[in-house]
Parts: sequence; structure tokens; C-alpha cells
Amino acid sequence: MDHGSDDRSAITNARFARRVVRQSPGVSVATRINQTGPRLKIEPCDSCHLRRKRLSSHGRSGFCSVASPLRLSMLVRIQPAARWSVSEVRNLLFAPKPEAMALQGASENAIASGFGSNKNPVATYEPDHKAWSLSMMAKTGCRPELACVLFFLCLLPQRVAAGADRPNIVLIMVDDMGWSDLGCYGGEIDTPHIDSLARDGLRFTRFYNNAVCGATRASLLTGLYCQQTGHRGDRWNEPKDFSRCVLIPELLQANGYHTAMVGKWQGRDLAVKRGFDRFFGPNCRGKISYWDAVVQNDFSLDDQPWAFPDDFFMTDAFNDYSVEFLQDAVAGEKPFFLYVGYIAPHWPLHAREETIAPYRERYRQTGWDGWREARLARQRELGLLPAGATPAARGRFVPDWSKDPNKDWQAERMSVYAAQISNVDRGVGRLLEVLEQSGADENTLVLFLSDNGAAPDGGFGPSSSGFGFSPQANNARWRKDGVAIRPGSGPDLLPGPPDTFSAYGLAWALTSNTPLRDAKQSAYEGGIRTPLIARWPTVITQGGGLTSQAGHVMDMMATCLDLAGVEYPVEFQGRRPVPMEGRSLAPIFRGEQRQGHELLAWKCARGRAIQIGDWKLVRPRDNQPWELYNLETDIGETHNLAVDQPDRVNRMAAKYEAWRQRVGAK
Ligand SMILES: [Ca+2]
Repeated sequence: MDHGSDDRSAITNARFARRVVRQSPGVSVATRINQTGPRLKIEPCDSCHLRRKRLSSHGRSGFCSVASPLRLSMLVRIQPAARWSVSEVRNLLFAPKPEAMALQGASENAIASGFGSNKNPVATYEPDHKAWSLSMMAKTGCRPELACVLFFLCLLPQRVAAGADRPNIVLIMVDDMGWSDLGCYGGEIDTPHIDSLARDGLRFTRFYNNAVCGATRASLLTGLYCQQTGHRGDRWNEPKDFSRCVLIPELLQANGYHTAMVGKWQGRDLAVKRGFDRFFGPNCRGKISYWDAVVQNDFSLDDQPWAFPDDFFMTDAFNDYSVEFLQDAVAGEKPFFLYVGYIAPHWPLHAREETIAPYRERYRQTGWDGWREARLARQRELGLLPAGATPAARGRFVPDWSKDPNKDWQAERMSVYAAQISNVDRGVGRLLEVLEQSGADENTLVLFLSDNGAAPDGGFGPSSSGFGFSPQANNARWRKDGVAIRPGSGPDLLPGPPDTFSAYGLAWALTSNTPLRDAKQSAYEGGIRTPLIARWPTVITQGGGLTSQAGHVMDMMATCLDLAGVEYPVEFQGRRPVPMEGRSLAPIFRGEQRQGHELLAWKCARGRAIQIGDWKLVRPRDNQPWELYNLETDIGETHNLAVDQPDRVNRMAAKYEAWRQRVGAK
């Protein structure tokens, strides 16, 4: 590759930005520049041209470190096809920091300089070349590559930020849903709209949460391990004051996004005090009902208490407000971020009869054993379970379906659970309809995931008590209307209606999590692995794909900031947030191999774990030894290799300990 040849030697801005990302852990840069707007090319500087050096002499940063240790320059070429005028580009390049910059003249020959007192980058538009020449003096003692990276970091995010076409983001998270409940992950539950996201988008097969509601939400919203936010990691609903961190909506709101949330909120402040322009949902501090107002779950609409209508059903209300907020958002001028935090299919098993009915025969005829086998077969067909990969062993204590004496009741439990997911699916369908009708769908990233694996609660057989309700208890204290809950569940007390409170139990939960081991709150994969579907027609152009690149809910912050062209702040509204841990998923959306996390680690309610590549070290309880698995061949964590590979165990255990101390995990 010769520097003298414009096209062959130039590197695109997006490639450069990706290099920056690779070299600057924790820093995210918008890299969609090659998708829309003017296309920029960074070309070798004059010195390089003179010396006819090869591009590789620019080192890893792509900048010249040969010509001079202090003077750096580059040519930014605006493609002739660009639809923005030169002055618009100049404004995009330099508008972000007007106070630090002197713009001299307004013509196309303008020279812009400034960007702080210690560096003096100069940008000159060269009409003959239809290009901006950028040069700067690096600060003495500063690595020139680094200086240039910093310089361009000033430019890139705001360039995109000022554009009119930053993507909208719709982030949908369900609660306690298993890995394979969705049709597109091998399940038998009817989820046509969610499946359509997969058909048009990308499914992740190794994406992780924190095994429980509160811990996952803490990571999701902040880009940090939950312990770094002050959350212990093992409590579903520990209050989060977020004083050590900053939230996605806060940063997007401060950078020109319209932000809205519907659903489960667990913060100390109202959501509208933490970055959301609009909010509907409960501040969830206790067990909830889908049918009624209950204690410890006050609902708000924005900053006002919300009065329950007579025909309230929670998932329907979430669907209605999501649609309303989305309709407002697509009608507005700003790009938007909509976060829908469904509580379904979390227990209690509440659903409308017409939603349950279609499932009854399905689960009466085939139980947890049969559906587990069917899911495994479907997963092999879909490529979700690679040939040779071992699924989890069948739960040791799980009763044999064929011998279960209460099949109709068992089937009813799973039918209500399935109905809850169907209800979410209908809401997703309505949201997609709004996006499509408004034309916003092309440049809207829709993400769908679950906050933890399927929940094991509910027992294997009928009961007369549970979840704090029992024949001896005062069961009328929970609902605000004072109607008592009938405690327990069984053939004579089927789940679903407003005066019941039950869950579907471990047997069904393990089928929901097929082919993974264990369930919610566990550090085995059944606790921490979630489906993640990403649909973004502008960027993910080949639908139906799968990626096995690993990611974590804390990557959502980096992803949102990357796409919005926003830098993670050192200081925000008086807070100095812990540096971001997450990494942008955008390269994966583009079909690239991203530089992933060196490791991922967990301290869950039940167990702790660390993953490095395909290797996973997991300790199911603190008084039990480490177990070692290779997830590539053993997705079900069936064959413990710890005894065979003591060195690997020791190395990974040491890394776990270093991680634990670094993030402050117990
Ligand atoms: Ca949950």
C-alpha cells in the first residue's frame, strides 16, 4: 500500500474510530460515520507523502510518528457525494467547543483553531482538494499517537451528535424469562413479533445478565458491574442510590435524546429525576400483582401518582403506555431512547383467561420432559445448540412428567406463564407497528433481553401456602382494596385469577432454560445467560443471524453512548462516576469481531463465576470447590474439568479474586 495513492492508502474514518476504540478501553466512539453523513477519510500527512512511507509506519493509531514526534497532521477528505455543505461540516467539526476555538472567517477557506490551550490543532479547508487538512502540535512529552487520538475523540462524537440521524434505541427487557422460551430460541410459546426481531436482526447466544432483577438493572443502566454501583449482587431489590454512577437516560437526555421509560423501576428517586423525560410504572419494592394495586408498588405517571383504572392489567398498561410514549417520540424532532422494563413473566402467575386458553392442551399433552426434548431438537435445527455441545443434565429432583398425578394443574401453571410472555409479544408487535408506520423503524435499534434466567420458585406439587400467604396469615394486607389472597396453589386453586399467588416451579423453569443448567440467582448459565435480539435494519442488513461473541448487560451503556456519539463523562452533575466497564456492541451489529471483555465475572446469590474465553470457573456455593467447564463444547456445564486442569483453575481463581477486590464484591 503506497501513501501516494489516495484511495488505496486512505483509511476510512470508521476504521480509524474502531482502532481508537481498540486502543482506548473504556472509551467509546461513534463509528457509524460511514453509514450516513459525509464520508471522511484520514490520509497520511505531508511528511509521509514526502518520505513515501507505507501506512503501517503510522503505527497502531494510523498516525504518523515518523515525520516528527511533535507535529501531527492529516488530511480529512470529504467525499464529493456528501450531502452536507462545507460550512455544515465545519460546524459539525468545531461547534462542540466554541469557547475553546477561534473560527477565522466564514468562507470555505476558513481556518479553525483552538481546542484547548495545550494543543493547537488547525483545520484548513482546501477547496481544490475538497478536503480539510488538520494538523496539531502535540504537547511536549505526550505520545503523538495519543495526542492525535485525543484530538479526534474531540471531533468524532460531536460530529455524529450534531447529525440528524443518530439512531433511536428501544430497549425491551423482560423479567425472569428462560433462555429458550422464545420461538426464535427454540421454544414452543407463541412469540411471532419477538421472533420477527430475530428474523430481521441478530441473536446473541452468549449474552449475560446478573442472575437477579436489581443487580441486572444496576449494571444495565450504568455500564458497571453491579457491585461498583453499590449493589451487592445477591438481592433482587436492594435500593440503588446511583450516587457513584450515571445512567444511560441521564447521558442521552443531556445529549439531545428524548428519553422515556415504561415498567419496573427500582431506584430511590423517581425515574423522571434520573434522566427520563417520561415514565410510567411502579417503583417496585415488594411482590407485585398484575391485576391490582398492592403495597410497596406505587405507580407513577411521570412525577405524579397514578390512579388504577377498574380494568387494570399490568402488562396491558405497560403495552399501552409504551405505544403512547413511542408515538410521541416518533412525532418529535429528537432521536429517542425508550426503555420498556416488563415485569412479565415474573411470578405471580396472573393472566387473562383468553390468553391462557390457547396453551392448555399444548401443556396437558406434553409436559416439561417432552417440551425440553422438543426444544433441544429445535435448537439443534436453528444452530443454537452446535453439534457435539452437551445440554445440561435433567434436573435430579425433577419428577417424571409421565407419573405426575396433577397434570392439568401443572399444565395450567405453564400455560399462565406462556400467556404472560404472549402478552409481552403483543406489546412488542404494537411497538413495531408504530415504528413501521412512522418510518422510524429503519434507523431504530430494537433490543430484547431478559434480566435473569427462569425462576425456580413454586414447588413441584400442590401447596396450601407460599410467598408469604398461608392459612394462618392475614392475606388481606397486600392488596390495597383489602381483598384476601387465597393461599397456595393446586388442582382446586388454579393460577391466573386476581386472588391467587403462585409460580410454575423448578421443573418448568429448567425446561424454560433448556439447554442450560440451573435457574435464576445461580452462577450457572441458567441463572446468568439471556437471549438478546438486536434489530436495526440500517446496520444489521442480514437478518436471521447468530453471534457467539460474549457480551454483558453492562455493555448497553457503552453501546448507547457509542451510537449516540456521547462520551462517558468524568464528571456529571456533581458526580464523578466510576469509569465505565462495558464495551460497545456496535461492532457486532456491523458483523465484525469486536475486542470483547478480557473476562466476565459474577458474585450471585447462589455462587460465583468467572469466564475467560470459552472457559468458565464456577463455584455453586461458597463452601463448595471451583468447577471448570468449557462452554464451547459443554454449554450445559456437565463435565467438570477442575481435577484435570488444576493450573487453569488456579490461574482463573486468582483472576476472580483480583476482580472481586477491584469491584468490591463480597
Ligand atoms: Ca428478574
